[in-house]
Amino acid sequence: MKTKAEERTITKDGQLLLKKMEQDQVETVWDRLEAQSPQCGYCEMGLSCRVCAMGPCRIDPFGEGPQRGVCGADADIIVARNLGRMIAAGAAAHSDHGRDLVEVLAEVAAGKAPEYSITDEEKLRRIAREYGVETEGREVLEIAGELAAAMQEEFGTRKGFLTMANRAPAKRREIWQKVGIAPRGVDRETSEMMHRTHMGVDNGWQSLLLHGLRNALSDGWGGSMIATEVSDILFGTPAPTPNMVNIGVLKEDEVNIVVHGHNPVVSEMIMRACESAEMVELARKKGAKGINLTGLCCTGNELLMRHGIPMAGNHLMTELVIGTGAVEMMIVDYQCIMPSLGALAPCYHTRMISTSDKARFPGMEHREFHPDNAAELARTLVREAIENFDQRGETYIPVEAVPSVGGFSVEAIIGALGGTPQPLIDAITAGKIRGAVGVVGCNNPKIKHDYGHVTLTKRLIENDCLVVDTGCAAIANAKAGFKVAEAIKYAGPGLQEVCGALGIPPVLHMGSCVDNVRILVLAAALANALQVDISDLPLAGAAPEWYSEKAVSIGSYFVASGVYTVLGPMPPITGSMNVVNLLTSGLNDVIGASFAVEADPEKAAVLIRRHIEAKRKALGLSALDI
Ligand code: BF8
Ligand code: SF4
Repeated sequence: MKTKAEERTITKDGQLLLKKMEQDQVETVWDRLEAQSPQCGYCEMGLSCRVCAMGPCRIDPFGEGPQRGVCGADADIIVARNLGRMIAAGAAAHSDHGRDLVEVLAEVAAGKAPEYSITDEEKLRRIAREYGVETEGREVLEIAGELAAAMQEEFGTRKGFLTMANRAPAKRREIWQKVGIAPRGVDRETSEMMHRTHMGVDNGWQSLLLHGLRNALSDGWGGSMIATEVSDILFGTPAPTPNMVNIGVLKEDEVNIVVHGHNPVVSEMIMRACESAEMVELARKKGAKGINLTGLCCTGNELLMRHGIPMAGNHLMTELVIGTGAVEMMIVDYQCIMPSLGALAPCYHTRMISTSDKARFPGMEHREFHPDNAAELARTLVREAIENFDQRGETYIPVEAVPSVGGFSVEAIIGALGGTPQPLIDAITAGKIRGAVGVVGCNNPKIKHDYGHVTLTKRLIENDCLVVDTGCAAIANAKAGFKVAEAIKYAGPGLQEVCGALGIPPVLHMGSCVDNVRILVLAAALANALQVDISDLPLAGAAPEWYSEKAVSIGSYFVASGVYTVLGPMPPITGSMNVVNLLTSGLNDVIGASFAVEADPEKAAVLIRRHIEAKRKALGLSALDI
């Protein structure tokens, strides 16, 4: 028997669309999860291994069957190796995204991507100086070319350590050096993880896990950080901008185009094409009132942060959006795009377009984007979407969109604080704000959609913890109405006073998943201002509904950077109590932070608040007993 829509998601738009799609007899991710249940217990515990052809092997968790794989690997080795490979895949995804942006930067510099340009010249110069590139009296494109080359070098191994890791407080960098996990090349750490986890290489579960942290750091302070900074240079550094969210952003009387994926290199060009007078005129000729561009997932976050483009939904809404029957075209790039979408779209009239040379999907038309053809191809696709408008059947857009504000880059937050982090530090010191928490990550159909994010965030802000969020968590919180100035009514008295005075919401949208690095940069700025380590600060991270390998890498670089991080869904590690214990407590002695796993967001809120108060106490600040 199917679970009810109300048990699958807390969102009104999700529930109504789920019911409609059931009537339409179209399956969704929730149906497929039920069809897959019960899922493999060995895999859930991380106890299966298919690294080599002597296997696949599995370890019997009850101690009755085999305790070693064919090669002799035990549960600890197999669990640690599997987790290591998850981190490597996540770090690779972020870093490859970062590399794509650096390539565009290089092509802009070389004059080969005429439709892209340097939007934030000040940031270009600032980052160039960080990389040791001379900026005085030089042309912008010359600087851009040299910066791109310096960044490209960081993907390999020619430098000692990653440049932007120097943004971390001195104490943190000392810990990394001491433990031997300071990140070297971006690709080097991922490649080394694949090497170590080959049969017969690293069979120390502790050394595997420590390299996992180094691999994650190469993402957080490397690949993802490069992705975010170069995106800002090319497309602008976000500043607070109002926007609308949920499925109600789709319009009955306009051509609806949805962008889904992660890379702004594609979505920015689609946006420009949608805004062109020629296209708007064409849409009118076709009987539409205009062209309505909306986003899904992280490329949606990129557009929302920089331009206030409306957001149709997060990961679990991506199928349901098509079920409205109102989408003329969905254009995807890569990551978190369910391969089900291509088969689903023909049930409606939606045209599905894949754009990346490295991401193909069954049932989608492949129209490949490259920096030199992007603007032209974007116009062609928008034209084709307009032509699809008259193929529309009945539509179902059952809710009104909710207002929200996004665009809180570190620069914008510091700007709102008057140019220095000091007012935030003062508010934390005075106890008006107890601490700050990054609520990040995905949706996962194993957790009621958005329930984890929204419940945790609500509890935190009502207890005077400032929340910053990214990715699908940020979309969940926006839909819940936490991101307008009036949302201070949900906050405790101290947070209400501070946010009220600054005119900001109690939950700050910091961007997409690569933008989790903005949280690292903010944490580092606070720690540096206080001359302490990040692990000394009353901060925490949470991924209440995570599903992806990228989220494993993010959680790991948060922890390795000194941020206590609470995961909702249990990672596949319970087959090894050694691994569980190291990650959830032993790491405290090694790097001053650890993971916790708590599926119930009410309990996760208590864990986080307790941690924040303990950190306050250690800093000599007022502390509550929780
Ligand atoms: O990078 S939060 S479901 S969309 S992985 Fe994916 Fe998770 Fe959403 Fe963005 Ni991030
Ligand atoms: Fe089995 Fe060892 Fe091969 Fe893994 S590496 S599949 S445990 S033989």
